[in-house]
Amino acid sequence: MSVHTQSSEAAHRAGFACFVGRPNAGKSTLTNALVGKKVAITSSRPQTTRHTVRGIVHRPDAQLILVDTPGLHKPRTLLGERLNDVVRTTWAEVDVIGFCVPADQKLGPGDKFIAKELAGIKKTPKIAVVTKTDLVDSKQLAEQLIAIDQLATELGFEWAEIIPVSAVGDQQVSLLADLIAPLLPLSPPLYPEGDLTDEPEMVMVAELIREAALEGVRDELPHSIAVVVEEMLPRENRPADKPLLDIHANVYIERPSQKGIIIGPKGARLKDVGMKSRKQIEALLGTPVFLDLHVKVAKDWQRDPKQLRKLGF
Ligand SMILES: Nc1nc2c(ncn2[C@@H]2O[C@H](COP(=O)(O)OP(=O)(O)OP(=O)(O)O)[C@@H](O)[C@H]2O)c(=O)[nH]1
Ligand SMILES: [Mg+2]
Repeated sequence: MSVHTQSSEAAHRAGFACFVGRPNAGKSTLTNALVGKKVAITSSRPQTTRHTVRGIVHRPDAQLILVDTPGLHKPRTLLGERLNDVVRTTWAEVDVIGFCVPADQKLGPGDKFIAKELAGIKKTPKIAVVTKTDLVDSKQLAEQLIAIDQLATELGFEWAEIIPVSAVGDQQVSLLADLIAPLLPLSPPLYPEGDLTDEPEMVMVAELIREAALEGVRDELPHSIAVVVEEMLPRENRPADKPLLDIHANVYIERPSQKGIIIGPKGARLKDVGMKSRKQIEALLGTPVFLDLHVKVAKDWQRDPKQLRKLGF
């Protein structure tokens, strides 16, 4: 018995794997599916993720720390440049890189650009992950698998694995974890059992509000939204069995003209955002919440270093 315990401990692996890819490739959805809990917000709008989010997968043989990164893209703002820097720093630090490409879109210049950069990172094993397989038929999927294989060949490297997954359809998600695990270094767990992320609560709360605010807005507006939680305080003088957490948050936009869209007619949209995100926040924190949302203008914050700092970038 003791021998068995020792050998399995000796074989335990732990380390970092990051998901990179174009905006909207499905990185955050995949991270959540692997962790089994929402640690990163997702949306149908590109450039949803704005900082690295760690999701932790605990297995008997390995602990996978997944680092979800912002989608790499051609930057048009200072924020875009910062986000790309974050991605490049991350992939230089991890043990495994998962390059995500959606099955339903032909490989484009954006994918090729990223793959080219990955080719330069010689020592790190790279897995090609073809995401959203539920959206295509088997022929289209086969073509994508071949295209991604050829892309590496053209660039003079080889994928450690090529795997099709569907996070939404729960296809091959656990197989991906099986493939990543042996590529991690031998190590005891790096995070305590039960920890699924190291995101601070205030950041997660702000992200859930932003996720709700992103829903249904279009064009440039999704990029213009930032959320900062100013305060989270238990309401005083509440009976012990009826706690209430007061959360004050600011929703920032870039121009006064955007205010009306976010707030909606008679405040309906903002109210909806508040209601939707409050439910998620209550589920996350396990306590009833009073959510106080304010909309503020931070003029051209995506381009303004001072404003970026204020908003945590
Ligand atoms: N049908 C289908 N849709 C998916 C799947 N995975 C992700 N999506 C959708 O694709 C969109 C983008 O997903 P995200 O996970 O936010 O993509 P991302 O790569 O993290 O995007 P950025 O953070 O902007 O870089 C969302 O609308 C998801 O619901 C999948 O397996 N199947
Ligand atoms: Mg994301």
